[in-house]
Amino acid sequence: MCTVCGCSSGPKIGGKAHAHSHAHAHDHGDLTHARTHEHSHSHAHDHAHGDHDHNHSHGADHDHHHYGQGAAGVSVPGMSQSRLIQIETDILARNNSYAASNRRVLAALQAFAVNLVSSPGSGKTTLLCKTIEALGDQPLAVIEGDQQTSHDAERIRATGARAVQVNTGKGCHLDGHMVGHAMDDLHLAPQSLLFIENVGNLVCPAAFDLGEDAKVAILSVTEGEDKPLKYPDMFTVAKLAILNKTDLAPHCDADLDAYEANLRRINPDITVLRVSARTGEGLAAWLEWLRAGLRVKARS
Ligand SMILES: Nc1nc2c(ncn2[C@@H]2O[C@H](COP(=O)(O)OP(=O)(O)OP(=O)(O)O)[C@@H](O)[C@H]2O)c(=O)[nH]1
Ligand SMILES: [Mg+2]
Repeated sequence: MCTVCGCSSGPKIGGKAHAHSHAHAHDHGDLTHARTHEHSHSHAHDHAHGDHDHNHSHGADHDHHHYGQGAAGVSVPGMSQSRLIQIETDILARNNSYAASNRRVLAALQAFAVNLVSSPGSGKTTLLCKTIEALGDQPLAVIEGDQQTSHDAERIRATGARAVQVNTGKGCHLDGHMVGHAMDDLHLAPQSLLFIENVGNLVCPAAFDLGEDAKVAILSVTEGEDKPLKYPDMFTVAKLAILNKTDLAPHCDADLDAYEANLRRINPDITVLRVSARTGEGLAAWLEWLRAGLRVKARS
């Protein structure tokens, strides 16, 4: 479950214990086997109906315009705000311990890991393929997160790079545990770049630390200048925003300065790079940003 949005295999209402389980298949590419890791977390649910925030009736005496405005920042029918906070705290605490362990592994290797987050189709995989080609013999590997298919891992492998596909099924984000398993499979070389392409989703991946050094938000110029304002969490946690598909800007009246201004309203410290993964415009600055990250890890 993702309590950030209450989506996926959300909590069962009505006093039953619920099991949270996610299965993720790792596609090992040229290895001949595929393995499935399955684990389940159980959270006891002593859910009393008196625990509800309000007696629910669809009469005109209450309004629903304040979903997500409570202390938990999310509304799930039948669950109190305090219960939601407790569940989310448990999930994130568990995630954070996996993320911390990933971070220790990356630090020991002096590897620099970026978590690419965006809405579907902003150009993450296209940018990665171009980046890998441009980086030449730099040691690197890729973890690809998608609900289904191994299309993106296959696109990455076509460049010659190593990639592990993680399918999240109904899950809407990668978590620290999934990434830890994928890192085990990848056997990263020292001073590698690790690219983690998250599930295309501008909301939930913001909440999950994977142990990465930086979240990089990709925003394509066709998505609308207001997106940083409408989906602020992602742009708040990102260190870098890539404004991609600049080649399309003249065709869709995109105002690149307005995109940047809105990004900075949400996150004054964010670095913004204008890039076209299609034409290669702006790619050099992105490559330099990655190399600078590697240099910092090598010194630490
Ligand atoms: N014109 C233009 N098209 C681009 C650019 N970058 C990506 N695309 C196109 O955008 C579409 C989506 O690109 P992907 O790289 O698959 O996007 P993604 O973010 O990896 O998508 P998901 O993994 O499904 O979330 C493809 O048709 C790409 O060719 C760009 O800079 N300019
Ligand atoms: Mg992709």
